[in-house]
Amino acid sequence: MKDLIATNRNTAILGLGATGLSVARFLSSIGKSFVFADSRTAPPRLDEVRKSYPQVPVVLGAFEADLLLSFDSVIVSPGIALDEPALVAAQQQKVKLLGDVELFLDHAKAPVILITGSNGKSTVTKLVGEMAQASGLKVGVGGNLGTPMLDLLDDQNQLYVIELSSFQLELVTDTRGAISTILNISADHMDRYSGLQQYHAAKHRIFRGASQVIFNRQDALTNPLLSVGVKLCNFGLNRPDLASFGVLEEAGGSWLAYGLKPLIASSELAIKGRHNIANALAAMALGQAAGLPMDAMLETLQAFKGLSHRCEYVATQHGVTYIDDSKGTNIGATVAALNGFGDSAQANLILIAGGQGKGQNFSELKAPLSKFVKLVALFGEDAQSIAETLAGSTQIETLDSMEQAVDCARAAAESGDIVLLSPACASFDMFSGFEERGRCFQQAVTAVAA
Ligand code: UMA
Ligand code: ADP
Repeated sequence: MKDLIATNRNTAILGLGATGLSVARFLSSIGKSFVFADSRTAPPRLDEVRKSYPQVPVVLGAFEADLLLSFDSVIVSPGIALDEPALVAAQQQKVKLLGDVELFLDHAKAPVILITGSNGKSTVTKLVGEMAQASGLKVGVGGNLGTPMLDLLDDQNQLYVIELSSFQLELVTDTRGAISTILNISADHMDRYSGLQQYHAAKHRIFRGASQVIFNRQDALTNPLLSVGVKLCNFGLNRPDLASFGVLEEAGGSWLAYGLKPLIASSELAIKGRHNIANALAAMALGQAAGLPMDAMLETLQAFKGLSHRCEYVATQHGVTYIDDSKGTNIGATVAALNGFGDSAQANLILIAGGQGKGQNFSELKAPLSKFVKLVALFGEDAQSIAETLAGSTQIETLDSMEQAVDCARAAAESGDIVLLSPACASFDMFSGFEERGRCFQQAVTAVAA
């Protein structure tokens, strides 16, 4: 470590993942030197890093305060918790801790839309991106969604649409005039935060220095705490006020509307479910704030079919429909899916769930399970403890694998039922991520001939 300090480099990049590598590319492009550090001894992308940056020192193993104190600034990947003792010590000694968001906002030359929330971020980000494209704009779309935001920087871009997680927001101090929204807040990542209040505080950083704020009027936790001098707009699934987005129930059905003006019938949206109506309204509010023409936004809503693994239709076999909601990684998302597909008259759902519970309170699932679900097939790291919490709500089976869970669901399903994978849990105990888990479900379903 002494050698490293002697090199006198003044920026450290913590984390050799997607974010860390995008920061490295960015710093290289502006001619700034840096070193890498990762608290794992063998991070998965180490070879790639050594090959791309043969001259750059890489420090592996637990972060040490001594090391961090030798830098002017430390750029922290979102997966690294800021309460790591070495990071706390660095911050106390006035070492500047930054995330990729601050670097991005400093260098983005076009208007920026920032989107957070517990659920619906990726759907709304992609939707607004497509609306901007349909409006003829050159737009950069990414962030937590996948492409790190620094990789999107391009002086030709006319707009950026960025999804932000609570992790990415923890170090944000000023969004420099962004158009910002929180879509909804329900407990998530409770293994990282001391409680909902700390998670809420991280999310609300998205409103710092925003020029326009869009919030969900049916979710008080999304309301900005300070809104002096900021243009506000809101959305909700109820009747809108004059200058807000909502739903009008009229003789001809239900309409997404701005004030008194119906804009598009709910039935015309290509994405389905009540939660997706909320997402569509939020996207329109964001698009309007960025000056996108309404025609282009409405055309996009008719065409946009949604992202994979979010309430995605897989197959119908013997009258049973299979739905892949593998991205349902918290209770809020799973409740939205149960409400969207459930029929309380028949308890028509079979739910496949489980994985890493992230410290959530699973008793919140009991009421929708009793109402809509005839069987829950649980598997994964926390299956047993979730089963104990849910006992008494409906029939529960614990199993060892996705294949077993699908077999169990298939055996219990009758024509007209829906088998829904919506785990309410993270997937990393058994899969590389929600995509692999969703693919595994789809394979197990389609392996059996319809
Ligand atoms: N690492 C450490 N110490 C730690 C934790 C991680 O050294 O305590 C190292 C790992 O060894 C690894 C690197 O950091 O080498 C990984 O960094 P990271 O965990 O910050 O992940 P990235 O690859 O940089 O990806 C991140 C987001 N991941 C997380 O926030 C955990 C990605 O979101 C995002 O797409 C990407 O940046 C680009 O912006 C993923 C995610 O799961 C999809 N997000 C969570 C969510 O959506 O719920 C927040
Ligand atoms: P995020 O990026 O916030 O995880 P996604 O758009 O990827 O959001 O959707 C994640 C999960 O949340 C999916 O299971 C999806 O069906 C569900 N979901 C999407 N929008 C909402 C919403 N507005 N409210 C509740 N759940 C939602």
